[in-house]
Amino acid sequence: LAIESISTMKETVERLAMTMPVTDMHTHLFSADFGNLLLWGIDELLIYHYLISESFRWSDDQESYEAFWAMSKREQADWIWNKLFIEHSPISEAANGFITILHRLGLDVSSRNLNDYREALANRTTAQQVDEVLRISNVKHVLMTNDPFDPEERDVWLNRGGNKDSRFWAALRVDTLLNDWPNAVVQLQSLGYDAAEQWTERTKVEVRRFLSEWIVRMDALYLAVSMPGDFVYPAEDHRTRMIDEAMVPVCQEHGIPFALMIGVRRRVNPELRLAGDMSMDSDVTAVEALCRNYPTQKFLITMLARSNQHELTVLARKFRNLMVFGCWWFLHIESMVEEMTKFRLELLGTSVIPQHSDCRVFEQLIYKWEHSRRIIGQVLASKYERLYNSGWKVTEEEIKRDLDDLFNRNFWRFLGKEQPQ
Ligand code: RAT
Ligand code: ZN
Repeated sequence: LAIESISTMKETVERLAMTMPVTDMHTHLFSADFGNLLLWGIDELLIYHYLISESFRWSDDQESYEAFWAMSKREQADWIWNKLFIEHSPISEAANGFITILHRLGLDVSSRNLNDYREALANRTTAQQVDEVLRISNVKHVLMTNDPFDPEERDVWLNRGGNKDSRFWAALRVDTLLNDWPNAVVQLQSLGYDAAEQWTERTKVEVRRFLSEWIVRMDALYLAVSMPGDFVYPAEDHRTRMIDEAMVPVCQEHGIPFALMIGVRRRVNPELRLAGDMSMDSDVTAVEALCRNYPTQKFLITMLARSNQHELTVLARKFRNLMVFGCWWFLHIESMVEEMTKFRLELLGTSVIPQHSDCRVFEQLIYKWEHSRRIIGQVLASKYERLYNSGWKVTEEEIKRDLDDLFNRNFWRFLGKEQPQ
């Protein structure tokens, strides 16, 4: 039944956008099977690296970086809380996000009493909190970031049964192989693969064996890497050989996409550690060449520089094996999500994955999705409104279909998989 008024249409879009279950196709979260790798709770939320770099803006030479890193987590959290929430207002996306989380968890935001918040969560088990957060955020499927070179994580996969929670899915992360090859060789050797720094036939075979074995072990849905902005493809270099001769062949063999997140400049301020990374312009022609060279290989692509977004979106019009996803990291802010979602829908219709969360701490699912759902819903409603004014009225079923494509089905369809129940 067509919706007969603009206000009902808007209300329907908003309701569905805010409540529809979503697939979060890139996070740094884990299921409870991974023990301490799963971060959650008040202190972890406050020491999120986005908030660390924001807090340092309010410090000076009197407060050294080392002194911060020497503190306990709880002390760090107190320090950040004071700087970003007490001495100043929590205006930034990440600071505002913390408040959204408190609010949705039913805590008294107006009390501004950090210890009360800590206490309120103190008696929860990890499993309870996972259930509660997935319920509040309506996130149905969570993609993890899985690195076999991390000893703690590897132990879970090899000796503790891996992931047993059907709401969580693996993605095999391959940054070390592409971006730090000498270190990767050492790691491969220690895991029993006969790899050498020189790119020999034997090394290729062994890298492919490593990738295949881990894809199978994890049931990885895709291969993933984050690349610096100066990534060039094709080139006479290690990355091109690794992609052409190991990674793409293995992805093809297993029928999985290759996700590239392009445009990071790591550690521009090493003192900030994980919080010290920056964005940089990238060359979209690298993605173009990949898509053209491998028409049957699927590529999930996101870029970090605002300046690359339009060109990348145009490129997706040219290649059906290219799926643009998410507003990544520094773009995951209200204004950028709105701008990017608008021109993506204008150029691609609903054939895009508008958002992923990139959460590192479990409760962040609550704010990242709530903030994004609202904007995506508003942008979609404005497009229906234009159609409405020309006499094209959508039905509730059509709105559901379109949102489901954006939030779930585009991802699962791109994988060539049925969306799991
Ligand atoms: O968004 C982030 O938390 C970044 O630190 C990165 O992890 C980035 O998302 C990545 O996956 O490399
Ligand atoms: Zn990430």
